[in-house]
Amino acid sequence: MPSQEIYRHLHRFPDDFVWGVATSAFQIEGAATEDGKGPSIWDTFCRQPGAIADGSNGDVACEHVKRWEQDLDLIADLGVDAYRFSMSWPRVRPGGSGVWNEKGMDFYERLVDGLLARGIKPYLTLNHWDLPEELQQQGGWANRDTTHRFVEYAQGVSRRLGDRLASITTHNEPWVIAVLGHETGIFAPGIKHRATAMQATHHLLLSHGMALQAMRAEGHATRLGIVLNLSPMHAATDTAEDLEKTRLEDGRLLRWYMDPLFTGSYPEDVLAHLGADAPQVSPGDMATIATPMDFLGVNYYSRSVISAAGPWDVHSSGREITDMGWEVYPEGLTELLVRMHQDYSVPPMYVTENGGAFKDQLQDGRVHDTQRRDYIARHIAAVADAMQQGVHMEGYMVWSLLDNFEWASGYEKRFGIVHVDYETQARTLKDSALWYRDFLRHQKALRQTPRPGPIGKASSQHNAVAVVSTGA
Ligand code: IFM
Repeated sequence: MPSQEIYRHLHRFPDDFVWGVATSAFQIEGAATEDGKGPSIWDTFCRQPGAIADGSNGDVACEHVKRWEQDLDLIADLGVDAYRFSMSWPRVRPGGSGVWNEKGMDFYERLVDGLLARGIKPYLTLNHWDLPEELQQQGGWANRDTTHRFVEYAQGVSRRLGDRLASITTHNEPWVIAVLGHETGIFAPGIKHRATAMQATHHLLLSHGMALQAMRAEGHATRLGIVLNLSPMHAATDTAEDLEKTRLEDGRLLRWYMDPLFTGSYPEDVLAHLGADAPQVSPGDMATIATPMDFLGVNYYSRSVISAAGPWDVHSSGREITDMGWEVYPEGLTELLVRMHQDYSVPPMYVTENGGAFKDQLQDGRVHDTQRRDYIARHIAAVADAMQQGVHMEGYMVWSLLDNFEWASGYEKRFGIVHVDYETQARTLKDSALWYRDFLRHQKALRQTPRPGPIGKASSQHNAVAVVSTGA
């Protein structure tokens, strides 16, 4: 099937389904020390020898602070409904407490107004990992006081921008902050101590609930939620050992977050496994964590296959593998969303991140990133499959708008649908971006036609929905 035809075989989504692209502050902004910005734990971590694969840092990144208008024009040109971005806490409050930095806040004010002027809904994340370094010096997320600093931050942002934001996410991927940042130590702040990680995770969840309550009290219509990185866990074999390890890993990645957020308790089996490393929980904490939210964001990249014998060989399934070494497994997204819908009383969900790193070649002004284009198309189809099974989905966002700083991998891995030349900062739409733009145009054209009705709505029974095929 010719590549440009792929989108025609995807379903008609509801008219109010939100299509977007996503980024985060540290990964694109640069301007690390400009206009009063304070250091974040990632600024510090990048300076540790060997911490980042290519020895790079976020000092310049995609120069988004300088080029934000051009980037907003790019976003508008794609025809998306929403832009998911994060605010750098140390840019707006350099030490994490004390004085606010007006120049930093002004930047986000201009960004939000610029989005609105272009008809794009701003989806803001408060914490996409770049905690102010000064708070880390006081214990960071392992220190309960940080929850109060986070509430002050959330409240300040909500007061200033809440009237214009479509949505505020408290934390992006608390599992990554806790486990990769505090247990394996491969991410900032680089701590390797499981009990500290589990205390950090509790404080992240607690601060989420506290911030929701504080922001709700501000009275804006902004929709509030959290974003989790989730994967279905599959046992490599059906031996008792593999099945048991799979249950535990599922407990640590998914149930450790979903249970407290939606049932108000940590999973018993994981608590028993953690023993003395389980977090200190004060009376009332669990009820606070379970504060109802308006949406849940799910970041999905791949499934996990668990083997008690050690790391599973990702090549053994024979499937395509991305440049991150992650298996391409779109049906895992359907499986995950259906499970969330069946096991928990979830609010409407978004796929807040989905995309792939592939080795791109910029040639004659084009990047023929067929693999990324197919990856995105197949995952959009997987979302449609979940919706057809009754899951309430409100949106889908591609990770990422731009090639950017991929944390411990530095700039070696490219996730963007827009290529960034880091020498010149030139932006070039890759074929995946051109495809996404076409796909969105096609979806919008379908809105003008009465039939077939969209999936996931009552009218879907009248649908003559095409079998999903990506031509991959
Ligand atoms: O780049 C990250 C993003 O910051 C958080 N979710 C996963 C992405 C790809 O690794």
